[in-house]
Amino acid sequence: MPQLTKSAELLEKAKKFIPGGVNSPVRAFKSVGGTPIFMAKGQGAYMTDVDGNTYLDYVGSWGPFILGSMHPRITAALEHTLTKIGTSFGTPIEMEIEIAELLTQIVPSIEMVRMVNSGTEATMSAVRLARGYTGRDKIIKFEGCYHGHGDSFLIKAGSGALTLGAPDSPGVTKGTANDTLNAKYNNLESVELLVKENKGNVAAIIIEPVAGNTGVIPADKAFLQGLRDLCTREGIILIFDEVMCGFRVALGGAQERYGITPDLTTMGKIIGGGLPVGAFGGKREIMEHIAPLGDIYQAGTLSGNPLALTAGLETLKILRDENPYPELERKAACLEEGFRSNMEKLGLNYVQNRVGSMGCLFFTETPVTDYDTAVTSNLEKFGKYFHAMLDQGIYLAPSQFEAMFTSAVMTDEDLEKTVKANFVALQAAEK
Ligand code: KE4
Repeated sequence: MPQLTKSAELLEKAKKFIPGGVNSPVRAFKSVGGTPIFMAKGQGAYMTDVDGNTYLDYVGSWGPFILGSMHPRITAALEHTLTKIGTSFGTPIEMEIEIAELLTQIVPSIEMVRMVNSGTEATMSAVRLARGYTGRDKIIKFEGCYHGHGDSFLIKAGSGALTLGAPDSPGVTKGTANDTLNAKYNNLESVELLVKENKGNVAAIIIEPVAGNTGVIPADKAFLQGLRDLCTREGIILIFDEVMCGFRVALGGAQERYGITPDLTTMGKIIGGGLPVGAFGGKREIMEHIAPLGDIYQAGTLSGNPLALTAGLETLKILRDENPYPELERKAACLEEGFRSNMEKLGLNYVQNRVGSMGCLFFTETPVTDYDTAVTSNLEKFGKYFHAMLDQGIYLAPSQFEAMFTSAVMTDEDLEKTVKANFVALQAAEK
């Protein structure tokens, strides 16, 4: 059990000035209990907390750290920008062209792109663009998927909203909620029915092509192809929200892995390499409607910020040039096999879902293919498992409805340590 004296003290002080003592709800340990841990340093695959405890990090800043934290090339690039270029201008800079061009080369569907500062900004902007372009009001999302905290998305949302039991947030107006329709993941009929009931009034279907906010749920390829065909037939904009799975499950994201082309893609996390960056992009004929070229407004004081773009650019170049994906696949598969073997020894049969280096161990024996099956997980068991892993120096997301991210800097020794800890933690979860 890590000694958490300083974290506990800091939490009490933080609660005086910050709601719940955290700047994002999922960090609060609310669904697993215990004290959120204040970290003091990150290095590679590890984090050290304010009490000096060190953890192998499977959260990776909630996805960005596919290359681990403080990667030497990224740190050096940031130092150069910080000392030789500047931190912000509020003017165009050449780096913006570089990352935009790189994204059109990496992500199959992107012809034009706008940089923003978070995944939420990206998804909010993409939905506004789809509504403005089509002149339609409704959007279809999927139960359990999370697209940031924009009003239109906080209806049966995943991630922190689901974790805290507030999938429909107060403060979202009835008018807004009425324009958001929820379908069932991996269930094309549920989408077709909504489209039929709202004929000619659905602007967009937005989906996580690999769901990572209900735990990890892969979409069936046929389901995604069905969405693509339906959107083409009905003139609906298909938005792939690749904020989490983008650059994670393949360099070109889920759309490369599955070979399905969306009309718009939203991005975040890895694209900022740990600094605040988001982006949305897609077909030129759609993107050209964004101000100042078009009349659909979207803006941001720090969009295209040199520091943030430096980290994102360096990250994307390393991913493109070093191709860590085969090794990431091997490492994540090694964990999955180790966990499976442990469960066999213990007579357990819990479900594991994984796509590339994002995976999830669900405390249910029901195959998890959508929200309804994800919520059959035993949250009490997950909480015990989470803390037993933490006690052994393995830092997982403090929620059953999040992803476990394997990073390229994890060694085979790290993986062996994790599999050993999993065996102990599975036993603890059953007590
Ligand atoms: P941000 O606004 O948090 O940068 O991105 C929102 C977002 C959009 N789309 C997807 C698919 C996402 O996963 C996210 C954010 N993911 C959560 C983790 N599940 C962020 C963690 C948090 O809320 O602190």
